Amino acid sequence: MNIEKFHISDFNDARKQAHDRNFQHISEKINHLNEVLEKLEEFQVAIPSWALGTGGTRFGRFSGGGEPRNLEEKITDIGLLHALNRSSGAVSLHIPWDIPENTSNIKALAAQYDIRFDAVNSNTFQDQPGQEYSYKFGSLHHTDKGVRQQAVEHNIEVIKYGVELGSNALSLWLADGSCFPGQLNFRGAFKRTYESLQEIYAALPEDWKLYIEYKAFEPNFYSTTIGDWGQSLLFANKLGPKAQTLVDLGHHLPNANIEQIVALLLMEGKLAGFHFNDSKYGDDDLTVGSINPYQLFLIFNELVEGMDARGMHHASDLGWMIDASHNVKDPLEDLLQSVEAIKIAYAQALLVDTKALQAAQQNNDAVAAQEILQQAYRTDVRPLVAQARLNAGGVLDPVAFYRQHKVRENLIKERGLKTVATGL
Ligand code: LRH
Ligand code: MN
Ligand code: MN
Repeated sequence: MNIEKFHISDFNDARKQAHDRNFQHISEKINHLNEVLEKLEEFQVAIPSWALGTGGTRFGRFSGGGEPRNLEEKITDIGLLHALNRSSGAVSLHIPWDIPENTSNIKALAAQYDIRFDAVNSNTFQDQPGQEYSYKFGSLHHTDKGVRQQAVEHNIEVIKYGVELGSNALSLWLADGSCFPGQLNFRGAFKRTYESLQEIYAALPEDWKLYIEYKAFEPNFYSTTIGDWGQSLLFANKLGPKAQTLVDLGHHLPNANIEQIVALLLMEGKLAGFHFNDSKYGDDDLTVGSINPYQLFLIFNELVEGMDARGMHHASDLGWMIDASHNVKDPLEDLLQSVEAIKIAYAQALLVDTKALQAAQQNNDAVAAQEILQQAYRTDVRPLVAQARLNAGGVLDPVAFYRQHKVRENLIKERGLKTVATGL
């Protein structure tokens, strides 16, 4: 469905008075209001091409209907999100789940919606029809040179697609690992992975980055060859300046201090960016901010402070992406909620009195430090985020607009009820 300018202005006009009151209330308390609003307006989070359909588990999948049936329809869906929140102006492709058959057409379609191509993701965790070797026992770490070569070539092919689309990063996640003690020689697996990564690294264009994602477990349940940030950072340091560590929030063992990991990677110039989601038990891929919004805020607090200290540009010097899956929610509503949660955490972090916090830290005043952080965290910043969206041409309340305009119902009419989008 097409969202016209008048749909947006009609919707906003009806809510403007109530919004103005809330905005007025919060804006009086913020000295650097314009700076905060500008940063929020500029901030974009990429939408993964694999998260626009209903997700599922190995026990079942329950489609809500109207899912995008091809890459064009996925881009259209992201265009819809971006029209509403003005913060979803990028797409991250997973290849071969989403192969752009005609890159210039896809590029033109994306440009129509003001969408750029974020990092491209390779896939060596599933066997594809017609492929010579199997990834059953891994890809880049495999004991068989033929399998490693096939996986390296796939990554190089993904870079080529990315170059055509105007992307500038390859995001790499390996399922490589082992399920049982003794199955794998850890040092051998590490060395073989390093050799394979060197070949991929050598194929990166000048201005490209290699994002190395880590994950504690799954699909392997005894060891993962890039199982934590230490292993990822080892590879990134050995490979060179283009290689960095990607933090997927769901890829840690329970209760890991992710904000500390983020702070140190940032300090070392080795933080690639994020795959945002939330989790309670493992790699649950739940809506961002739905389980532990305080952790998300603490991460953003480290980001704001650390990026400012390094003179980094918030919106463009890291890769920002959602990596969530939607089992029981409408994927588009879920993505709107995730983007909103990210912007709320970011806005709260922008309100932290950094100087006062540094003074409290210097004086070992744990009480004052907590007061300062929670003062920001407990501020209802939703009117700020809404105002930034309004300034950028979006709607005051994206989920309400989506429901009022019966977007899903229209998509079902257009695409049918029995639809399966490629992806998770
Ligand atoms: C692995 C992962 C990785 C994949 C995506 C589909 O759990 O987070 O980023 O590319 O899921
Ligand atoms: Mn991920
Ligand atoms: Mn994951």
